[in-house]
Amino acid sequence: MKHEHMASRRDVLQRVALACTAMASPALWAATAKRIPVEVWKDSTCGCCKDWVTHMEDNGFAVTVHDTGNSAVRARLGIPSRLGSCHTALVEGYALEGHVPAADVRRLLQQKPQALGLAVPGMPVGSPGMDGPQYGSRKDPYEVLLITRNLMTRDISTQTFTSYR
Ligand SMILES: [Cu+2]
Repeated sequence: MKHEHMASRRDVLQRVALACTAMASPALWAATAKRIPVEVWKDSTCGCCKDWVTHMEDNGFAVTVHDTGNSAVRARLGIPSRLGSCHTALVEGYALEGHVPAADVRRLLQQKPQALGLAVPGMPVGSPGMDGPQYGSRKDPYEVLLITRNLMTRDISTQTFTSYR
């Protein structure tokens, strides 16, 4: 019994040490931490979608890609097309529309608000995946929106989750 207790304590210490090492380097962090699965629906020809997938993978998400386009999935998830972008994703029951930064996805998963998910409508230059060399260092202001649905009326509303400017 006592021995078991010591072993589990050592496990905990090892895990803490691992977490500390991981925090020092994003790449190491991604390799050691448990990857959060994300499913993405996009067009096979969408380059900026691919770049967003890479951004998510670089930040510790395990991405499964479906090259089926995203309009049907977006509609099924209840996201209005006025909030639409080039790809739609699903993570732990939340919808992600467009070029949502990984940091916002992490905050969403930590805070777990009662919401449909997050959206970055359109394709703002400077957002993750829209920040390649072809855009130079251009960064347009944009907002990450939290999408909520009224349970009674089913009406969709949005509020600013993060403002990038
Ligand atoms: Cu895009």
